[in-house]
Amino acid sequence: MSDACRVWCAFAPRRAGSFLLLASVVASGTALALTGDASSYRVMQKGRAFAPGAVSLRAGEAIAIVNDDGELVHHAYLDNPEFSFDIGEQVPGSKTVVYFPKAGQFTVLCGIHPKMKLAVSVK
Ligand SMILES: [Cu+2]
Repeated sequence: MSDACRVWCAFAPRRAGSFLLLASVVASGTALALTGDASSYRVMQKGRAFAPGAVSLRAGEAIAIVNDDGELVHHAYLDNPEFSFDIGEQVPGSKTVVYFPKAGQFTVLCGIHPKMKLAVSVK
């Protein structure tokens, strides 16, 4: 075994490993993005309103709640005996994904803008 080969053999596995790690990160990142777009309903918050104002989905599905409202902060929450969540203050440009695990009729509200209402029908 020459010196050159020993150096190559010592470094090759590590290089191969880091390449594989990088490749898997890229692959899973793509997969996550595709899954998110395919399974999530997207609800915008714009002009102090949810758009659309009503969404129907099946239990276990998710909604991506996006703040696309210029400079305004929103604060979506759901307070229901069956199921509740509070995503906190959401700055413009941010997105939060919320899963609805149970069937029912729910109304998502904004803690900052009382007129904002999102009707969610989960079957
Ligand atoms: Cu709001």
